[in-house]
Amino acid sequence: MGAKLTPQILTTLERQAIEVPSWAYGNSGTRFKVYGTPGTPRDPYEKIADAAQVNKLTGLAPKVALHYPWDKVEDYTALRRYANDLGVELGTINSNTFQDDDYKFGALTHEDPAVRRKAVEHHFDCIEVMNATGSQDLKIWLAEGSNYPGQADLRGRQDRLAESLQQIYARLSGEQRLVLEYKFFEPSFYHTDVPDWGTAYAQVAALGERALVCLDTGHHAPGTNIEFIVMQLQRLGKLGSFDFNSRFYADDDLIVGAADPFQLFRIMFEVLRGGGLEEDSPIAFMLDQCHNVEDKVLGQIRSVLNVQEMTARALLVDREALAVAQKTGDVLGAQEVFMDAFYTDVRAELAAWRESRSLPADPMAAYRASGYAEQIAAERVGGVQAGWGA
Ligand code: PSV
Ligand code: MN
Repeated sequence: MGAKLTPQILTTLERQAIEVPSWAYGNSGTRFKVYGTPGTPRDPYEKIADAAQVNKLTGLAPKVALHYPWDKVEDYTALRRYANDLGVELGTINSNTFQDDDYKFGALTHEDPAVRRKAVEHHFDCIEVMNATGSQDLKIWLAEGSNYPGQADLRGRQDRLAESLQQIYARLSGEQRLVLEYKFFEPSFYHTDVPDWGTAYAQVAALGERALVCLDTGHHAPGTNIEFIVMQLQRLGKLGSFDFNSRFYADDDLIVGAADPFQLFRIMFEVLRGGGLEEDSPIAFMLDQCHNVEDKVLGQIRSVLNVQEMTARALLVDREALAVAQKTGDVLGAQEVFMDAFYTDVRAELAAWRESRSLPADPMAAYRASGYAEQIAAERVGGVQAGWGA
């Protein structure tokens, strides 16, 4: 068998860039326990240093997303310079209106205009940070909703959300974008103010061109056909970004492609078909994960490699043969074309390709052999380890 990854496929793969989240490097856990780990970063600088390892060994992760105010520093220009010196850029700024007592009954949707104002101003602060970091995207995920039927005025909250988002959107510069992330439940259990892609779409469509939807793969009910949503948002020109992760039960934030590699393949196939990896594509790819029990840097390396592997397989789908089968009603023929690509193991070819680009053939092994984990465990003693929420 000859090479499966044609030069054309490799050109597309070369463009692939997956932003990593700063919070993946901090400690995390469940509501039962957060485990400390030797070497865990104690500040945003150390998180960026770890993220830079992922890019150095894979060539796939040139940006680091920040969470504000978890990643608050005195001088964002200095943080940006530090990141650049390590070969990465600062990416999406994630706002946070879910950790303040004032927000118990909502932030951008709150009944009280003073609370809404505070939440809007928090986003203005995020935009200031973006101006210093050079970030393109302001990502808004809202923990807003209610727990009991009758508790909240559903329509009123939707109207107030629209008004708050309008104020935030108006503050963005011409290059900056607002991406609104939906999630079907949690922390609220009865209703969530932005529960689905349709609501996110309706809200961003009312704002303007630079307002788009963020699709977090973990934020859907079990069995949801996510690739259909990918197709629809791309078709509408409103798919702004992905938060990749995988789930078994809820918003598990596990390693992307770990729970269901076939789902990741199907998603990447739709992304490609919609032009999502072409040069002018507006779609930003990000991980949104936590590594509660596994090594964090290795967890991130595994994640970006999983995305690359499933993208390579999706690129192998014989689109012409698929189109013929679809047009002629050849159900099983179409399925064969699709599954042939999914079942093709591309790992050896990707390893050889990496080597040809002066990257390690096996980034996981290279990280284990590098001594970096031992070095940070020895150096980062004392201080407070960063974690989800810090
Ligand atoms: C909470 O569900 C969440 O995981 C959202 O997906 C956000 O993207 C992330 O936190 C960071 O705020
Ligand atoms: Mn997310």
